[in-house]
Amino acid sequence: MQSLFAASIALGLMTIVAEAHEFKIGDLTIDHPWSRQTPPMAPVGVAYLTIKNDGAETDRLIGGSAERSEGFELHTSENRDGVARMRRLKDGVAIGPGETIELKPLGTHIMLTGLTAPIKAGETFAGTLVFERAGTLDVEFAVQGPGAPAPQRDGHEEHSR
Ligand SMILES: [Cu+2]
Repeated sequence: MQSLFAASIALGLMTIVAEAHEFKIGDLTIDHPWSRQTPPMAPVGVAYLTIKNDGAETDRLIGGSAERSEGFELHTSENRDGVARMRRLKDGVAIGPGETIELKPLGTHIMLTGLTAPIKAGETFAGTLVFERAGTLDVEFAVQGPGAPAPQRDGHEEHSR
């Protein structure tokens, strides 16, 4: 009985740790960096996260790296005449003082180009995020299943060539 109780506590703690999954550097808090399972042979993957800026100055996510890819690009999705298109953010992603920016499907996202291995649900992979002011931060991306919301397949294929 006691060991069952202990086990349930341990499971509870693990859940909390998984949910927390956050990283801090300077005034920035990065919550839940995640990626999505890719089909075999996919040339690109995507990654998302939330950035909160508790500082008094604007910072910018300007780049990074991932264990699974040669390239790391910041993109935004635009819907023009019902067609989703991707655009590279050359100046990065600004996070103003007190602001929280969410990179998410159908919005601003990280594009992992030149995948060196398929990304599989349930695993994690290491990466870095580079901020203009705060510097370089090591993070772990948690990989989720291939489910909804679906990536903008046409847009990604278009700019992955
Ligand atoms: Cu993209």
